[in-house]
Amino acid sequence: MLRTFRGGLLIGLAVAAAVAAGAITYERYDTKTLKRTIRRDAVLCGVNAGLPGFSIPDDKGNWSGFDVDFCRAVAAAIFNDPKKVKFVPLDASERFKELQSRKVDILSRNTTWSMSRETSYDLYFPAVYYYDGQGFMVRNSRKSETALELDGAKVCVQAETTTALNLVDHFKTNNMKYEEKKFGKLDDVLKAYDSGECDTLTADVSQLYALRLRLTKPGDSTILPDVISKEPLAPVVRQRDDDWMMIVKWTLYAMLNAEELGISSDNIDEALKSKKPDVMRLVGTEGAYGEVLDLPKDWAARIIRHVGNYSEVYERNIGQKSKLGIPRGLNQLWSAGGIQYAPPIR
Ligand SMILES: N[C@@H](CCC(=O)N[C@@H](CS)C(=O)NCC(=O)O)C(=O)O
Repeated sequence: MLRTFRGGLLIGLAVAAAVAAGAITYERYDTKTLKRTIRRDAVLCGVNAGLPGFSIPDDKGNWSGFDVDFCRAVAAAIFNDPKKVKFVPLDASERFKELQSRKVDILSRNTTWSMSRETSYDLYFPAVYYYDGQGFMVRNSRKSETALELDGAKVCVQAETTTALNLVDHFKTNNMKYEEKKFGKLDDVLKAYDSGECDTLTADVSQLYALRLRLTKPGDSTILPDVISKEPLAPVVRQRDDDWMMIVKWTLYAMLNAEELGISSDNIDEALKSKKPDVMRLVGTEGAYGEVLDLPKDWAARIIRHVGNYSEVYERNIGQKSKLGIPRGLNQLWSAGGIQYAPPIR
């Protein structure tokens, strides 16, 4: 006991000394994100500046998309109002530093969870909201059927992404040559491919679907079936604010559990009258699951009412009836052949 106390005291003194010496900034120990969010009356959400289906503003500045809806769901849980979000467009290269420096409190920007991103930037990826993988888009005229037929190709890619790193691995592993055309800005990647400067464009498969819509002739390009990497896309928060991290994590799990239990924005009022124990725990008519998150009892019901369950968000933005038309694939619930699996609320 005494040893533990002494140990704790020593660690405390060491942290204080490091803070005083400027080695550690106070931000690293910031635990007030929820308080500041409530005071500001809005969630600060870092998004991609223009990726159809995921996050894109219309000409009036209204944002829509899968990544956008996730932040709206967090706002619904906190404020009972999905509109209380301020969207901040961020580049691929600046996104982690902007989160670290508190310009945003959630990054919801087609971002891959990787070990070095958590460790180098003191960040945390609470849960995977979209299982993706990297692929290639080619012009139909090239007649390539797989990513193994790209020997000697000119490849367009965006810098500061996991995509650029996997590209090197793929060609090396398969003993193929390529010419890399790397750009800092997505618009330049797209322009270079569209003008024929590159034979192929590589990105996360979900992004290829989105980017294809922005080509002069979308029908002239195909997305090859190969997936060369794991890209678990997840929201990102700062480390050491566990309360905030829990809200972000359980927002996603509430949406997945709602889908699993058949609760949607259409039937939420009936669900609030349900006597089924697992439904009651989710919608807050039994237990104190909201309170432990520092939120009201009906936190999950608010998310479902205002934004929808996981399937509603998926289908509306990127599913088969949307412009992107991406099949659910890996992002089906575990009970329907996919790997989306939320821990239970209990
Ligand atoms: N998931 C990958 C790629 C994410 C990424 O930033 N992709 C680029 C290429 S499509 C993008 O969205 N760029 C948009 C921009 O920088 O505005 C990662 O986290 O590194």
